[in-house]
Amino acid sequence: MVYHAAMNRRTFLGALALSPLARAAELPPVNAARLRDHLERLSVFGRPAGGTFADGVSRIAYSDADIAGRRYAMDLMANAGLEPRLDPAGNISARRSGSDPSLAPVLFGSHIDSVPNGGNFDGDVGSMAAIEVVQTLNENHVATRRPLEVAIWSNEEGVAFNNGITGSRAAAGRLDPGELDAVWNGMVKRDAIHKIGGDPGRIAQAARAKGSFHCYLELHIEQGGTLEREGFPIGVVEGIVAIDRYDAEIRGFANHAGTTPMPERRDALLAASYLTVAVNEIVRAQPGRQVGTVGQIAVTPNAPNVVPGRVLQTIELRDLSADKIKALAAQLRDRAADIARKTGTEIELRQVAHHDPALATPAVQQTIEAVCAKLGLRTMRLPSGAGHDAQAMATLGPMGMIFVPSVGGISHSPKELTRWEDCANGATVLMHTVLALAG
Ligand code: HGY
Ligand code: MN
Ligand code: MN
Repeated sequence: MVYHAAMNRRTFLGALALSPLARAAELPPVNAARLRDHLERLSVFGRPAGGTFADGVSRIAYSDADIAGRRYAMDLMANAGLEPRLDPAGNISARRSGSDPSLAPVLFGSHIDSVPNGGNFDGDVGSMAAIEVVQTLNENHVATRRPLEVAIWSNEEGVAFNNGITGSRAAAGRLDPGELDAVWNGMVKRDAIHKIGGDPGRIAQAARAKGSFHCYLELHIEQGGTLEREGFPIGVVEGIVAIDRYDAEIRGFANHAGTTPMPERRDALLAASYLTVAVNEIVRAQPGRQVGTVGQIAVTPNAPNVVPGRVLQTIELRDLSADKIKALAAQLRDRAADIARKTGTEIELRQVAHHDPALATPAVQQTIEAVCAKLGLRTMRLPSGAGHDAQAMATLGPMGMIFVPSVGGISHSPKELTRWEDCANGATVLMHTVLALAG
């Protein structure tokens, strides 16, 4: 039974009542100790030299650490009786057979690449939990009607090439024109994809058809502080923000820091500083949850006694409304023109990424809530200020996300922490939601 928007909610939910959902209490929870062990072992790949788990991880997509982490994840999949394969975008996926192979699978997973000096839970919890779900179903000899498919998407963070959810966008057929020719850190994107085992020449074949899965589910840490503050163990995601990313290039004139009079300077870093303040002022000037960040900056020649001649910085805007961030960007362009005039520099804003917002599918949200009710776990609905592979998958079919609390709301930091009990709860909710949807 494939969920169609036209299908009324009662039909879709009614079928669930006869499904394994009703047997939720019988199946034991996932093996929490094994899930923790897998997360701890995964954390080694990209850990700072001489560090510990608490020092977080730098497992940037396409790096050697990423390759080693992917290898480990594929070994875990094999231990769970799966046969992992790579698609041309370097996404890892593996299927568990269902009793009716003609049915579209329930697809679930996440990512394991990280930001620099990131945490050991972002993406990792959903990826390791997906494998743990399969292992627990195997150990309890649970068959499903639909096949199950586990996915670990490549380059979700988009630190590499400043454009995220790369693998899942390739699966959604939504790579940007010329994206594979992008250059970052001296690497061309197509070569980076090749390095992790992808086949950029056949990238179009990574695209999946609409309806090629019954539903996509992703367990993820909240990366914000709402669940912890409000005291809920499980979050049911309402929607995922739109994300626009820009490269800002500011061209001034490098000159001697001692002999160049202040009025004659064309100081690229001064202009970049004004632009950074402008991002903050424009985003905060109106009510709402929009956010804007300048997260990366490179100064040339970056010497203490040279007036900076060139700056490259990133600008990122996010909100549930794509129109709102488009309007913010228009204001930013106006401000950039003023700053350029005032500082005698040239400022070029190049949009390098646009990710549409994605709303979760109501029937899937209700399924997650029904599962949590059976398991005695309270839930609350909330938006995601973080981007996720689920927003790419939502362009192909029904989508739902399960959040677990982030301690202190901290993420993208070695201080990122989700309690082991919450990781296990999230994985058990994922398992029963998969069962409820797989029949
Ligand atoms: O940047 C994000 O929102 C996500 O953590 N990749
Ligand atoms: Mn993530
Ligand atoms: Mn992240």
